[in-house]
Amino acid sequence: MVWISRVCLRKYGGFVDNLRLYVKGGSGGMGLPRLGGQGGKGGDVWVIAKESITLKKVKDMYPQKRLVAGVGTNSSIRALKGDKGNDQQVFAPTGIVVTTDDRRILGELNAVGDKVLVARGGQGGSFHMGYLPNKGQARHIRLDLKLIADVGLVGFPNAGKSSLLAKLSHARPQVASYPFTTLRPELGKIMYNDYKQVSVADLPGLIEGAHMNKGMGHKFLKHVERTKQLVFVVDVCGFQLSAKSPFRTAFETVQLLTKELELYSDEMLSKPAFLVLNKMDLPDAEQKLEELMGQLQNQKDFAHLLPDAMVPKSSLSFRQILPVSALTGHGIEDLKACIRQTLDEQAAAETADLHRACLQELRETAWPNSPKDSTGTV
Ligand SMILES: Nc1nc2c(ncn2[C@@H]2O[C@H](COP(=O)(O)OP(=O)(O)O)[C@@H](O)[C@H]2O)c(=O)[nH]1
Ligand SMILES: [Mg+2]
Repeated sequence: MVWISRVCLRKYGGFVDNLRLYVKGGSGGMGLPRLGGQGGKGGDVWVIAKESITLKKVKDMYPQKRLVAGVGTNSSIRALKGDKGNDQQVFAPTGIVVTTDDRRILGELNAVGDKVLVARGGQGGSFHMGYLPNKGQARHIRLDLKLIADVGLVGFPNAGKSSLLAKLSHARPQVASYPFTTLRPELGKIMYNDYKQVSVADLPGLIEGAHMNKGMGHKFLKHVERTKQLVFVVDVCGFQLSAKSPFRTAFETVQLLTKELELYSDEMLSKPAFLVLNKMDLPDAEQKLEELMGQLQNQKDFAHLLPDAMVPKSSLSFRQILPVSALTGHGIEDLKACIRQTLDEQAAAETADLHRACLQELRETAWPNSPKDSTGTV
């Protein structure tokens, strides 16, 4: 039996769950000593929660990752009190914690319209300041998506998510042979030999049509956004929601799960994902597995099995495909190892990104006018 298949590997990283930005309030305007005029205050930088935006979009919108508010105008004979500089606003999704580089919390965005002031503009020059203006506050901030867990289990009801969570961790989720047992994310922790802990969430029942808000719909999909990795849990022998709904083979289930996530947001599919084929202890599981592997390797040839609207635009490339049995524990150790390895890789990539950004800033501070190339070297 192929216990771990490495059929498709691809580079991930499209999903953004944190973002570091340089923010600077505008400088104040000059005062006018002769007439006692006061310069305008520099503009402030705000982070504001908005609907239908993701951190990835914010990142794409500001490739330089620099946000500087406008300077206050100088006091003049015509306008003794200078105007305030323009504020700079960055829109961000809800469910974000805004911190400084040293992790001091500046605020949270929990509802649309919530605002956090991240860099104050400088005061304009006035009598008390010898008519000289202050510079705006400048610093790095981080926008971090609040995560539910490192890993999210995604699958239709009855696939064995709760059973798998119990096997992976010390959680005691409710396991039942009828759908919709899990109504809210159930959390467990995988303990590794080196004491590292990884949290896993059994996410509430996804069903066909979730993107149209069927079942737990968007609530479910919002949970999926807040994990670093996805584990698709599929019953290798197929699934039927109820006597009235169509029977879905494992291949169709994989397609449908992919489609639901894709319809909600393309970005979701750029998270590292594993495909776990559960219930390998069942009598005809081996044969079903073979069939499925053939179909996954030639997805286009089998697209006709589903109505057009249910075929995902892009087929999901799983990091690994793991046949397991949550009942007997077969394949569980392999799954734990894969999860750990991928999380470690993600963490290393994030640290490397941060180091690169810090190095670049140091260079810019030391040699402000030196030319930059695309690799960030000067
Ligand atoms: N034979 C077999 N049954 C399983 C396995 N994993 C789960 N089940 C059964 O499948 C049913 C649904 O499991 P559950 O964990 O509640 O699925 P969930 O709805 O995805 O959380 C239960 O009756 C489990 O006992 C497995 O590996 N092998
Ligand atoms: Mg369950």
